[in-house]
Amino acid sequence: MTLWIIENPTFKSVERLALETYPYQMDQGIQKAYENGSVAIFEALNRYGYCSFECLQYATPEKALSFLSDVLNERIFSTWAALTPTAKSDASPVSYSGMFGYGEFPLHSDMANWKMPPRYLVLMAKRGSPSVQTPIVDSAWLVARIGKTELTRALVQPRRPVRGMLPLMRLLEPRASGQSLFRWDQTFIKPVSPAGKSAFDSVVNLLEQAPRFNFCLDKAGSAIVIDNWRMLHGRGAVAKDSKDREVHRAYLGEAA
Ligand SMILES: O=C(O)CCC(=O)C(=O)O
Ligand SMILES: [Fe+2]
Repeated sequence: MTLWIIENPTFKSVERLALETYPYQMDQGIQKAYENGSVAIFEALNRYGYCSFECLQYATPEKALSFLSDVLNERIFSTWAALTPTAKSDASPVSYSGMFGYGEFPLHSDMANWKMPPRYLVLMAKRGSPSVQTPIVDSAWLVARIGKTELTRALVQPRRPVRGMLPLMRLLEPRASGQSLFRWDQTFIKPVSPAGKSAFDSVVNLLEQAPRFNFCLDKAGSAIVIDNWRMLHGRGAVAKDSKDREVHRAYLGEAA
């Protein structure tokens, strides 16, 4: 049986999950743990935009992902891919490593240059590092200061074509069921209208002061699910002793 601990620092509660037996052969205790864990993740994501957890046995990441996919009711867009710190010279010039190398990655949403970025991003440490931070910022803080209208009017475009296209997009886009999508990535999107430029600059200026939650994928099994339509994330600088850090990343939800 694979035991998980779902733990949200802001929640102050710890839920134990038994995943291996789901959905079959559940005794009542396991069923309860599963339900509690599902609720904990769902509520934490709704309230805080992220949920950290720990996979005690990093043996079944596939199960972990299909569990999250069930709980969040989103399909797996892409399964685990390994990320390791890479020197600028060894990486594609149009990737974060190519631009920032072992340095800090700026706050961003993943695939902000796509018309529809995936809803959730999951990071799980295979080899953790206590000295590399994963800062997270809630876009609600920015929206409250800059204004919904200004951000919704702000037209942006990918800096380079994505599948041959340079679509016009908005920093804040209303989506079905009252959900909205906030996209941010200074390195992959650019403003294309006066309103776009003004809102873009406001985000750049305010981001410095935005309250951050600093998570740390510090040991094998440390993991976090992030609402990629709401939260921005980054990566702290990687010191010499952390170059063997290995984080796996997966996405949930449609993306296009
Ligand atoms: O290495 C990490 O912790 C995350 C990196 C990241 O955010 C990215 O490559 O988009
Ligand atoms: Fe990212």
